[in-house]
Amino acid sequence: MSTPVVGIIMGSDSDMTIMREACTTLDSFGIAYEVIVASAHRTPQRATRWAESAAERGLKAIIAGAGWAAHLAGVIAAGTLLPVIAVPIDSSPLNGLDALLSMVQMPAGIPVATMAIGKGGARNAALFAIQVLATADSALIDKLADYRRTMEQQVIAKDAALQKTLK
Ligand code: RP5
Repeated sequence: MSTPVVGIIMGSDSDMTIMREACTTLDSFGIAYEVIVASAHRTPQRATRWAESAAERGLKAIIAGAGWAAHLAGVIAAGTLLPVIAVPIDSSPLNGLDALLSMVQMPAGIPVATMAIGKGGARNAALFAIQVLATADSALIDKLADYRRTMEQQVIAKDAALQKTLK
């Protein structure tokens, strides 16, 4: 097993249904990562300790997923100089809008890169982390370019299939 370079933290194990998308995306790029459940309000010391030791453990980027009044990403960002990428989870009666605003509206000084709500955001968080890693890894740049080419080909193939149904 290689040393994890991305850390994934989530406020509850119930967030894993969404955060699994970040894990599978990192897997598909061969990126080693660690996963932890720690809450900013239920286990604040555990979350802060994890953030404060992240860089010395070798992590290069952190993905934080949480729902409701989601202060986890901000708390983690306060404890590290690593880039923190936030995923708002739609686990509340407000369908994640509360988490989105909590994450994206960080006051100036402690940035959090906030993705879209839900699975799309979790996948983008992984891709964003990979883009951070790719600044020092040209093989990863090639893999990202391949990933985009594949998406492009899929859209073209879908269009071709759709066009046939219209004739
Ligand atoms: C947040 O509360 C978590 O990130 C989760 O999205 C939400 C609900 O947690 P559980 O009650 O399912 O543990 O802190």
